[in-house]
Amino acid sequence: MKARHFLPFLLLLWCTQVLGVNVERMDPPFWYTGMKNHEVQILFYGQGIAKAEIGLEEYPGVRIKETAGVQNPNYLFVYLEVTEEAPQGTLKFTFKEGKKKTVQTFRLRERNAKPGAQGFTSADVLYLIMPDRFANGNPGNDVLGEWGVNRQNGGGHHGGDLKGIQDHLDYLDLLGITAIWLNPVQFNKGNASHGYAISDYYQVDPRLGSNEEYCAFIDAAHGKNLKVVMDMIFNHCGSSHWWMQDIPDSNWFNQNEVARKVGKMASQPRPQQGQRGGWRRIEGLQTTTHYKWSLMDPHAPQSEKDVLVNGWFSGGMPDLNQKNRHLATYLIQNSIWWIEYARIDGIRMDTYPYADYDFMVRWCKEIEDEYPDFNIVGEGWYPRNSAAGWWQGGSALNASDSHLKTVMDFDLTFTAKEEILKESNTSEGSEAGLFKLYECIAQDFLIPDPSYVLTFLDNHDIARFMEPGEPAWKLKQGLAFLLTTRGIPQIYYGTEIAMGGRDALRADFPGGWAEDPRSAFTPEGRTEYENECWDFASKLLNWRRTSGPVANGKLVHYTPDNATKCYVYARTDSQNTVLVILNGSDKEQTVPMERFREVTRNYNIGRDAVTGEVVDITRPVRISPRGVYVLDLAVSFPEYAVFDEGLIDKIEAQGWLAEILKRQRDGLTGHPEAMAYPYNSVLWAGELKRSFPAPGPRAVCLCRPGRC
Ligand SMILES: [Ca+2]
Ligand SMILES: [Ca+2]
Repeated sequence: MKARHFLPFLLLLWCTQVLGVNVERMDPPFWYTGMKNHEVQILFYGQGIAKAEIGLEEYPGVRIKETAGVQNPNYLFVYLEVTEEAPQGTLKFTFKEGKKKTVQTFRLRERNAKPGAQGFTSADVLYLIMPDRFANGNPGNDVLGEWGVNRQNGGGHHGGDLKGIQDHLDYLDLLGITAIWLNPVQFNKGNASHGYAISDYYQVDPRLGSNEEYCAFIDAAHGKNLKVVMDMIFNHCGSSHWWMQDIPDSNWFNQNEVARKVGKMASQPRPQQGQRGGWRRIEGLQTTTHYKWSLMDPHAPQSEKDVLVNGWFSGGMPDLNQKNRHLATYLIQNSIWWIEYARIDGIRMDTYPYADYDFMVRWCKEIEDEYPDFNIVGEGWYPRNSAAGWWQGGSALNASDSHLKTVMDFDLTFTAKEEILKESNTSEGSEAGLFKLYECIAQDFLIPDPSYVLTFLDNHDIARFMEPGEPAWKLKQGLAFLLTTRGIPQIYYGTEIAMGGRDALRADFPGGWAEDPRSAFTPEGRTEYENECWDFASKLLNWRRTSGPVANGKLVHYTPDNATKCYVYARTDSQNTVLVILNGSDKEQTVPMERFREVTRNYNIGRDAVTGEVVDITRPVRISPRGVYVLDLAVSFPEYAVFDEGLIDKIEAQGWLAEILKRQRDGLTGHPEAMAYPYNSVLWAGELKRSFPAPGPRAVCLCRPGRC
């Protein structure tokens, strides 16, 4: 060795001898006591760390179960057992190398007492925001290193952030949504603004805010009864992920050698990497075919199954191999850490079918074990709902239970976008319009629990539901359907003001930036057309918050017929019924109501949720061209109630109703309490509701006191 090479070598040796191990990174940064799962993995990263002898100073309830090195000596995975006895406090790890000893502390915190991990259900409406594109609440965080903002660049950063969203929580509350789903907030080094190229799983992108600001945003949302859903991606990370510069293991990635090349490229100055298509030209890279059907296709060759899961999304998206046990645990813990730390209520998992199936099962189960109310929605982009049925946990179609609670209904999305403008047609071979929506829903026999299906008109990946210049009725029908059919509805930001067309897919929300000429956050800043759409959306959303039948009720829908071109369905719970009528034609229609008696029962009026109009449903209902009715059904008895004699006998046979009935009857003779009972509580209480006939000719009159 020549002297000029020998000197630095000696220096390095000296440093190592004197300073010992330098822990450059520790994931997770801290953990919690009192978790159901007692095992905790800690990734320690530092030069040559695996060669050090690791110890843990005595700590009650905590011991090292296992230390595991991997191919790369700069990584050490330590598995702890943290039992119920472990108090909050600081663990002290020692790394010994010869005579040198390094101490690394690790905090054990008490469980987070803040509300959270609530899950989301069909009683919720999710509002999806691209955080970079909604509102810029802090121009001070816009620039990151060499990366600035350019609002003309569709792919780059525009400056939107968590503060901007937090500043508009009142707007979201007024609109009437109940949960916010943000595209990934995790750090994406570089200029990609979509969030799906994560460079650090434990850090919020500083352009959106700090980890603390993310927690503050969630606290503020919870303060307004708004839940927060976090977006995650375990199929791939970004090419700028910190571990790309020193890959942990020989099988950390699918196509690990390609990952090494990509890591090298990512460290090059900007012009040499990431140019459009540039990543695809990486030698030896096998990209995924996106043949997602091969997972469940009984006829699929193994080669297609393999390439779907092991192929990369693109050269800029190194494909993680979740079969590596250390990586698998790392990712699962990351989810649990965010739930506990930030108190998120749900997770939306990206590119679900592209990751290792067995790993995703384990991930769902471990989260469910720790947080039973939590909800996860997996993105499975399939144009047919049979796939959603296969993916949902408990499916009879799938030999292996996925444990995935919520699936996405892309079928409905594409159908709504394609069909709502067309005239409804039931004729065989010419089916179109609302009939196609009916057909989607009719196939729910494939889905174990259709109430846990995410429904949406659009999102950040697919075209917006509206196109510029399209009539407001299209949005009204789309939203009315979305918000009243089964499932968990999701609205994409800006759809409430009919943001439409290709340019609007990831456009900035008008008014989110101080320099914007107008603010669509206020009625004054919206056009007449936008206000018409917004008012409709807001009325319906706010009504939905209080509607039991739509939140949790049973759905009964009628095949749209060619006579009326209308799609009619009901949502019913033990108390109430909502009747929806959508006119799928450009003509006014008169809809005979006898056909719907099974759901309208003894109700005689419906009050429209948006306009308040009262509709007499004992007669054929007239509905305007492309009109919508969302009717809260009620019984209107301004003067008296009429019961069939046989019905009275039936009710009397039920002992639990006898007293109420008696008092109702006493009303005939002026009993003062007789009418204190709401009519519906008698008529629709319990199981009897299904067998009630319509009032017949032989009726008994039960009048309000003094009215008979
Ligand atoms: Ca900003
Ligand atoms: Ca994959």
